[in-house]
This record gives sequence, structure tokens and C-alpha cells, in this order.
Amino acid sequence: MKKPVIGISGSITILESGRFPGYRRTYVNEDYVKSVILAGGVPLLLPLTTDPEIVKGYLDLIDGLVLSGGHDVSPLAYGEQPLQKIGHTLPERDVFDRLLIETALEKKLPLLGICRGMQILNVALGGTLYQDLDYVPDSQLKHDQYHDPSLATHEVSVDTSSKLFNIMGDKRVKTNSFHHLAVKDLGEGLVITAKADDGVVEAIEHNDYPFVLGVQWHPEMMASTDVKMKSLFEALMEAVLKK
Ligand SMILES: [Mn+2]
Repeated sequence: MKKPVIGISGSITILESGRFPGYRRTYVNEDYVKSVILAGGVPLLLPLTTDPEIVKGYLDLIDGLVLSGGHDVSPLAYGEQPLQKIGHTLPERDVFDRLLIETALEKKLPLLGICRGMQILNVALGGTLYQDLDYVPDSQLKHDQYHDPSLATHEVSVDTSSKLFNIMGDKRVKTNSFHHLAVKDLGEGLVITAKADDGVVEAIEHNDYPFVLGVQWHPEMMASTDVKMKSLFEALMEAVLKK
């Protein structure tokens, strides 16, 4: 059987030193690649572009999509001005990710949004974000850990009626956490499927599509040591094979 080809959205890093300072390099973190392989897929890096025709070309190549983490989503992408605690943004990546999402949804392609990937999924569907956790009423938990990335540092409560619960098989899941933005207003058709104990949204999904999920943590950094996290990627493969 042919293995599902999973596109992974790429980002741009600007080299600070070495042979080519100021040079732009396209990349994804290797854990995304490893997690897709671990779950039985063929990973394919999708380099950042803002050309809709090229994005359509990407979508013709892939069976499923992982939206990777990275820069803060620009507040302008959801009609807000930047507040003081917003971090580094890369507006061209917002354009790229939205093109990917729109085209993937048109094709009903299975899609997993991770961290920033979940946030931009929400924004692409008309939702908004908190520009920092300090702006989330009553949020007290540490959501930006300084531990080994594979180490879970807080728990989330999973809605038992969700696809996420079916995949994880648990109402309480331990996750890592590397974010300072959070979902505020939900995009159209999305539902919240997991929350941290301080009310921060930790997972969303779309009920009108077979598999459109977003998680606020980084399962790819845990997939090699945590079967629940690996199962998220396996569920993406299953969704592709069912399509
Ligand atoms: Mn968190």
C-alpha cells in the first residue's frame, strides 16, 4: 500500500552569522519529519511561498497536511493592532498558511495544526487570538516551559465527545507547552476540544470535515517517547487512508 504523503508547512529563518549573514533559508524542525515517518507517512517539506498557484501545486502532491509551529501570528491577520507583548511575526507566513488551509479545506484534506498551526487555523476561519497569555483573564499557568521539549509540563482536560478524545483515549492528557499566544474567539465551525486548567484553549477541531484538528502543544516533540502523541500522527494517516 502506498504511504500517505504528508506536507509539512515550512518557515524561513534569516541567518545571523557564518558564511551568508542575512541569507534566507527555508526549513522545518526535524521532529515533524520524524513523527510523520514514525506514524507511517512520507514527509514532504512545503517551502514558504505566497503564490496561490504554487500552493495549489503543493496540494496536488500531498494527501494530508501538518501546519508546523513558529512565529506569532500577526494581529493584523485578524483585524487587531499589535499590543505590547506580541512577539516576532512573519506576515508572509500568515499568507502562506492561510492559502494552505483554504486549499486543504476545499479538498477536504486531513489537516493537523500544531501550536502556531492551530492558531492560524483559527484565524483562517475568522477567529481571533490573545496576543499574549497576560491578556487572558485568570491565566496563571506556565505555558512556555524551559525543559526538555519531550517532557510534559502541564495537563489538559479533553472533551469526551471529541475526535481528540477518541484518538488519545483519555480525559486528562499531559502535554509540553511552548506558547505565549492563545485562541480567543473561535473561528467558524470550530469547537474547543481541550483546555488547560486556567481556561487556555489547548485543542480545537472542525466537525464539518473528516479530520481538521489543532493542538496548542507540540506532539511532534513527544511522539517518539509518548504513544498518545504518536497516535495523533497515526490518526492523521488513518484519516488519509479512509478518504
Ligand atoms: Mn499550554
